[in-house]
Amino acid sequence: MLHIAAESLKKGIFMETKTAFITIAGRTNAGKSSLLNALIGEKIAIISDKTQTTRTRITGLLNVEGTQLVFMDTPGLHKAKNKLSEYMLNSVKESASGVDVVLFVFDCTRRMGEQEKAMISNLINAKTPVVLVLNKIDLLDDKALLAKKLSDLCAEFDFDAVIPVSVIENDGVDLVLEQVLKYAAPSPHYFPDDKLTDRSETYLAAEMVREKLLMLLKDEVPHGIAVEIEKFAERDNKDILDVHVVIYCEKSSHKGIVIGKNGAMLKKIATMARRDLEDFFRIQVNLQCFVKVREDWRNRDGIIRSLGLGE
Ligand SMILES: Nc1nc2c(ncn2[C@@H]2O[C@H](COP(=O)(O)OP(=O)(O)OP(=O)(O)O)[C@@H](O)[C@H]2O)c(=O)[nH]1
Ligand SMILES: [Mg+2]
Repeated sequence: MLHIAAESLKKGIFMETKTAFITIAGRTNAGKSSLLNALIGEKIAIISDKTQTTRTRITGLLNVEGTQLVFMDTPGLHKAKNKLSEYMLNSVKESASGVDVVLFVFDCTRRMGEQEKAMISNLINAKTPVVLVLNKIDLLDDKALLAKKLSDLCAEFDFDAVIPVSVIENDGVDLVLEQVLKYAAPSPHYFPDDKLTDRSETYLAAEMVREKLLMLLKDEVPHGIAVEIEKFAERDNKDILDVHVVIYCEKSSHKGIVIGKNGAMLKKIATMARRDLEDFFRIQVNLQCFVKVREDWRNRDGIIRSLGLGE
C-alpha cells in the first residue's frame, strides 16, 4: 500500500495543480506580443514595428511545475478610427476583467498617455493586481531617466510590482515569470498540459502571412489587410501541406501595391511566409496567395465577423 502511495506521489497524482490567468495589456507597439512569445518560449503571436499588429486576443499557455499559466495577449490601446478598432478595444476590456493579474506593458521611451492611465486606474479601482512591465530598457542610455520614470509612475499608481525589462534582449523576462507565479491559485488546469495556444493552426498560419505584409508594406496599406485561409490540408502521402490564402485589401489601389511590379512583392511575401510556415509546422509547404479587394471592410460588421475579428 505504502509502495503504491509513493509511486503515485512520484507520478504527481497527489500533486496539487494551480492555475493563473494573466492578461497582457498596454499601448500598441509596447512589446506585448514579444513578451508573450518570450514567456512561453515559442513564437505564436505575430510582431511588427507597425501599430495595431495584434487584432484579437490570443492565449499562450505555459506549465511550470504543476502550475498552468494562461497568458492572454491583447490588441494594443490606440485611438479607434473604425469598427475593427472598436472591436479590438472591446476585446482588451473583456480580457482584462476577472483575471488574476494584468501585466501592463509600457514602452519606457514614451510618455504614458491618458488612455493608458485610465486603464490602469480602472483596473486598480476594480482590485485587479497590476504589474507594470517597463519594456525596451535597452533603448534608454540614461539609466537615471529610467529610475525617475519608475518612481514617478509608482507615485501615481499602486502597482503590485514594477519590472524593468528588455524583451528583445531577454533581460528581465525571468523576473516577470517569477512574479506571475505568485498569483496562481489551486485549481484544475483548463487546457491540456501539452497545448501551446487556444488558437487553431489555420489562425496561426493566416497570422504568419499577415506578419509578412506588415513587415514589407508601408503606411496605411498593411493596416487595411486581412488574411483568410481557403485551404489547409496535408496531401495523402503527408509530405506536403497545401495552404491557400486570400489577402483582402480595402482599396483597389492597395491591391496593386501588394502584388507589386511583375508580382515581385507578392512573391517576396509568399516566400517569407512559406519559410515560417515550414519552420512552424515542420513540413514542406505549398503556399498559394490570392489578392482580392473588399472596399472599406474595416467598417463593415459582416465582413469583420466573417474574418473572425468581431465579437
Ligand atoms: N528595442 C526594443 N524593441 C522591442 C522590445 N520589445 C519589443 N520590441 C519591438 O517593438 C515592436 C512592437 O512589438 P510587438 O510585440 O509587436 O508590440 P505589441 O505591443 O504587441 O503591439 P500591438 O500588437 O500593435 O499592440 C517590434 O518592432 C518589436 O521588435 C525591446 O525590449 N526593445
Ligand atoms: Mg501585439
